Amino acid sequence: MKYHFSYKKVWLISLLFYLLTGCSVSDPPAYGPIPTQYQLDWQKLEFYMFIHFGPNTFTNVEWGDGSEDPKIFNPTALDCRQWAATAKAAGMQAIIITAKHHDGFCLWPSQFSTHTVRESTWKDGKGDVLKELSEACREFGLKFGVYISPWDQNHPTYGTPEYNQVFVNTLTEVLTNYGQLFELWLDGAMGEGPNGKKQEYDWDLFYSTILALQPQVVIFSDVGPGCRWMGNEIGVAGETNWSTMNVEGFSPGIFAPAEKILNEGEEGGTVWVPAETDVSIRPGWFHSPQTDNKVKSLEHLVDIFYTSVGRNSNLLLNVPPDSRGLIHHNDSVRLMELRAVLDETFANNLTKQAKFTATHTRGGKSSRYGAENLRDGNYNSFWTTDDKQLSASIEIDFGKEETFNRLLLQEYIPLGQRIKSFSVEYWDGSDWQNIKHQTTIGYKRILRFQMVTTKKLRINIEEPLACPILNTIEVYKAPEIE
Ligand code: FUL
Repeated sequence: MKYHFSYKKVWLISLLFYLLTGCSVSDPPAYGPIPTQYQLDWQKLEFYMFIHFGPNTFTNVEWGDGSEDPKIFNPTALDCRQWAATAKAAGMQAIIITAKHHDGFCLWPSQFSTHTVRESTWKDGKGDVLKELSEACREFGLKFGVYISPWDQNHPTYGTPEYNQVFVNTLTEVLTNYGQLFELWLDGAMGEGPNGKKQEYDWDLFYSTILALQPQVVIFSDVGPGCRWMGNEIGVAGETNWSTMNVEGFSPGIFAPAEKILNEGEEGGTVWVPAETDVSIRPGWFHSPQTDNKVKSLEHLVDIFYTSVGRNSNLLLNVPPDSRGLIHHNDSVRLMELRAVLDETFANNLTKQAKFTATHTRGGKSSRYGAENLRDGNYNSFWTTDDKQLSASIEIDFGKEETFNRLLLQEYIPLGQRIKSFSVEYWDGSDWQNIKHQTTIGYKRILRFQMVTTKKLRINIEEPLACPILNTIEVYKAPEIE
């Protein structure tokens, strides 16, 4: 038999192919505020180390008042490579250090202060902690960030308009001499200065100075603009956690939004300011010999991981070096235990070989937005529905019985955060049984539940703000450590 390819036939075949493959369909439009590329890169860091170090390490207090003799700063064995090696081995991706805490002491020889490492005993005043730590971070492939307290109890200009310029100069030094920073932490705690006066901060000037020097820096404060304080220091982000919030009329410190809002973000908020959870591995932020035996338990740290990274927040875990300038072995051992549990938990994703189907798929089942994208490990391939199709379910068929107690979901946030509630069910052989009903997902959501043995799992997304877009669904069996 002979085939005759007329123009008409070719045209029909092309049309059919076009409709079947869904080539005509494009990505959904972004919904609401979306992250910048820098915020997205920042979010993917997930877990990093906070270092509180300075005169308080030597005076055994949490808040020095700036009158400390700088000579007391004298670590006997300071080794920033040990800090970086510890962070790396713990699976952290960055380190943020208190370059200047509320006492005003600068861990680098600032030209704009007389209360610095230069005036200390350490290395005869020739040392520079920021230089040593930034180099160690580079060596170990970690990002480097800096905490700077605007509140300064030592500087003589504090409480006058002149201080704003001093602070800008201080920021400029830090942002020009130590390579690229990934985050700059502006602490919201504020009190009175040495002259009893309160400072009127020029936040806009601070932000514009920082971003003009290093546009990629994610600025942390109570209200961003890069990321926001999560509202408490115990490591518990909101079960509902939007990366969006309204910041109009607010500023860091006493004019910040209510802690509940910081904790949960705001549905429909006008800016993208994702949450960061800062919490200490010990009772205090600075090292104290009295807390050497009070390092948080493994169970507590694992819990914090789930209530931060597992709830759409990055985790900034404080591990304060002691007066030798070293991370104490009690903290290191605990960090390695934590790493071991996380590695064991997330080693074997049970959805890798599973079959994914969805009740709705943008452009039809065989389009490039199919549910199989949820297990391909590619951040930029996702499942989504047609613009008008809001609710939808995804079924995961393992093909055989699997036992698990963790579910990890990721929304494709480059197109906005959309999901406000969802439920998870398993198939008991004759019916669907409820596992969890939850609210937001965001960049990453990890649910913990009682061990379930089943062949099938179903996720129902209920009335999102716009068509749902998910890029990852993973299932794990975590070791029981409690
Ligand atoms: C707070 C500070 O007052 C604490 O000392 C600590 O630095 C914590 C991370 O932020 O606002």
